[in-house]
Amino acid sequence: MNQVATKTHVSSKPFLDVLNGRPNGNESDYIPFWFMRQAGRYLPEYRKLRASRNGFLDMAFDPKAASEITLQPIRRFGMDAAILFSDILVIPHALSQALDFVEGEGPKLDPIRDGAALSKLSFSGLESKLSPVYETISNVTAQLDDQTALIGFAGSPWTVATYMVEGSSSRDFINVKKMAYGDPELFSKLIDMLVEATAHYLIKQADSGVEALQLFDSWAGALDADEFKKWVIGPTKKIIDLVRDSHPDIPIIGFPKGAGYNYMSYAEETGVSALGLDSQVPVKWAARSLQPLMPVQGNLDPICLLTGGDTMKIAVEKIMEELSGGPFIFNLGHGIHKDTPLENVEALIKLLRP
Ligand code: 1CP
Repeated sequence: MNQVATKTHVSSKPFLDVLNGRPNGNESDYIPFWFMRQAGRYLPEYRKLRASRNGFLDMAFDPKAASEITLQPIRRFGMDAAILFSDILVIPHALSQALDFVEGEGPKLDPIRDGAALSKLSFSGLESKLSPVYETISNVTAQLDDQTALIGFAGSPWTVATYMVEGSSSRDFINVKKMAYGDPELFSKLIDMLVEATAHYLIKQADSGVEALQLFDSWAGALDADEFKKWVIGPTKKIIDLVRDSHPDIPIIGFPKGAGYNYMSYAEETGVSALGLDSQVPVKWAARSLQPLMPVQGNLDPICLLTGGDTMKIAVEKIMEELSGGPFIFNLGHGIHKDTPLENVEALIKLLRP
């Protein structure tokens, strides 16, 4: 397959250069890009592989399949970074909460609603359940070219806890908020467990060869400012401090989706090295108030990519105009939609690499 984009004019890994505050090689106008959920169902080669397997977890825990899927979008599109193919819910699974991905319905877990259910979680299987992920990282690292970086990731405790308590995706987060507001002591126990498991998992990913980390806090927008401080900023900071104890220089991108004005305190207080912006963040505000603090990444609405044409072109130009003057990585504001036409992805890359 042809690589659409070429990186031959830059000296190292442009994605890491931006995160590390270095100018992008010789060309300050080289904007690195990757797309959240770039490995997945919009790709025919992914759908083909998935059809021959017993579901999502079977692929995610098979180092050969997971490496192949991680590399599929890179071979087709030449992004500046690959992201490990796994999921944020491998942590509850590794803590022995029953997890299933039901086709068309999303994740299903045995919900944790009280102390008795919480006490069944256990660290004893963590290492053996997660070890295939570390093998995937070694495989991918051996196959990537010297200008493409590998990103490891995990979910942030708040977002992972929403799935653990609700038992599935949620719109209103009633059960998890009821626990967080009504029994903060019990909820803290769950969050503390997630902090410990997640920090361990990220450290092992870095030991295995990932060069940057992203923390996905997809449901950070469900909390008001005080609760955001308690359940998003506090636990995120703890994880980052623990990771930095053993990997002081690894860049960590935080993605507190939907955080709105709380992006500011998140940037100032968690210790992240860069911010993933969702599509609702006004780029003018981001350029003025967030980008001076640290590199930013984002934030094309995935539905603009799905729509394509002039809608997409205008949206991309606006983002570039506002953010390309400072440290910037082009991305979407959330994961790529499964019905996105491949031609639109190709057209987007042509806009980024004319
Ligand atoms: O083929 C399939 O049916 C599985 C679909 C799928 C895929 C491709 C799931 C189930 N997870 C993934 C991979 C995945 N998930 C990756 C690696 C691939 C890549 O990015 O290229 C990553 C980083 C994630 C992260 C993830 N999983 C998040 C955070 C980002 C986000 O989208 O907000 C969340 C919330 C999940 C949970 C999850 N996993 C899968 C589903 C269907 C869901 C539920 C999403 C929801 O509640 O809306």
